[in-house]
Amino acid sequence: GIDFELSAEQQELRTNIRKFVADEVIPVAAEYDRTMEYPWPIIKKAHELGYLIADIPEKYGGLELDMVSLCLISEEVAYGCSGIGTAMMANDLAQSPLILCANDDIKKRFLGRMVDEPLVASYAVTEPGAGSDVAGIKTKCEKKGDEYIINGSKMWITNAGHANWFFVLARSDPDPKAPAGKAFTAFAVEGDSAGLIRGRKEINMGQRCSDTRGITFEDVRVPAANIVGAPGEGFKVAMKTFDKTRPTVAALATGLAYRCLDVATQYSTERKAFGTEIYNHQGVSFLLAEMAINCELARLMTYKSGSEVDAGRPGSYYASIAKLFASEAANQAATNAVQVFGGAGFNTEYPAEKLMRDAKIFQIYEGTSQIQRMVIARQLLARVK
Ligand code: CO8
Ligand code: FAD
Repeated sequence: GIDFELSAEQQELRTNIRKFVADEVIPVAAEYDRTMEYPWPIIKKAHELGYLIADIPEKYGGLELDMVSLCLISEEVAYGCSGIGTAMMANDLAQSPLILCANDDIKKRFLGRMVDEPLVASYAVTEPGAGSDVAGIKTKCEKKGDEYIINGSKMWITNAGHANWFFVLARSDPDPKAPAGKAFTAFAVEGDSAGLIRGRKEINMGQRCSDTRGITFEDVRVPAANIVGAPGEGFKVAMKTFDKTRPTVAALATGLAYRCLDVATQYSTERKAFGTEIYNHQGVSFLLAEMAINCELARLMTYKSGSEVDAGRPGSYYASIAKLFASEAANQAATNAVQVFGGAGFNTEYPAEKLMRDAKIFQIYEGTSQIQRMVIARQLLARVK
């Protein structure tokens, strides 16, 4: 049969992280949103408690937790603040291509330090001219002796202002006809490399304490020993990564959706209109019921997509379904939460407007909702071919 129960270890993890979120994240979330400061104190505490190294293999000092556990961490932190959740989980995104595809030497050098110190890293693929179309990126690398010289620019890179190192995708074959699967090379690049210039912090609609920036590479020299995977295979490294990280992004969206449901349900039992709590008006309680349905389904699909990765099966199909559904659920839940709060929903003194601003990005980053549909549709086609 199917077991829908979390293991004893997963339940304990969830209990602990819920306490961390209640004590450390929820009380400060609104203030971080207002100041847009990077949440270093929380990052440090999360590192101390092991949440930032949960994905790193034990061999390199991490906890090597299963994917459902990573989703639990992601979901619970986003319940408290998805901006802080994004800052934290961007580490998993940067580390994942190394965990999946790098050699032992790179893993020791780049993952080992993440265990030793509370550092953050970035995954730098998107560019000013290409986001959805990864094969359209223009940053290039040229081999010179036992080094590569990287030139170009990246855009919208999470954690870029603070990253100790970057996962970087660059074009290694200048022939525009070269197939994507052979034309790109991926690197782990030191943050203090000469010629790596970090842009200003972008002011975004939501998740405002998360750090998003452009980066420029001007003749940045990277040792060939820092290639992640094989030369020429960087595109596939970048894609395999999404199969593992989209479930955790779905989990962030699920956490936000549940927060919307909880704050809206609570408010609806307190606010009165026409002589009764608004919950007693079916027009309100049905909104909440719709939110609950989507929250439950988003969570189920998220854990399923994580379990598929743990089972070692090709993950794109379920990862995209989970990422798409949870993102839509988060946006529906946030819009409904604002509606249930009425005028207070539109006001910064109440939680709903932040949730709505924070929710939108889930339909955009780690592949837009259109791109998830493309991935799902291509998998369907592959089955009948
Ligand atoms: N695994 C392995 N190989 C793959 C995969 C995969 N999942 N997908 C494709 N490939 C291979 C193909 O098999 C093919 O290889 P071959 O030629 O040998 O058959 C090769 O790669 C090329 O594949 P495609 O022809 O499918 O490539 P396309 O150019 O058509 O592009 C996509 C495919 C799916 C549209 C791709 O461009 C894509 O995923 N786009 C979306 C980009 C995206 O998601 N960007 C996100 C950036 S990161 C981010 O936003 C982080 C946000 C912060 C989050 C922080 C919290 C975690
Ligand atoms: P475009 O690709 O230009 O798309 C514009 C619109 O066209 C979208 O609606 C898209 O869905 C649609 N579209 C494009 N192609 C198609 C198609 N074939 N069919 C149908 N519709 C299509 N990137 C990183 O590499 N690392 C990060 O850490 C990172 N963090 C981010 C954080 C934030 C806050 C933001 C805003 C972005 C971040 N990104 C990051 C970039 C993000 O992944 C891209 O913005 C996203 O993939 C979309 O790319 P784009 O912005 O270039 O939009």
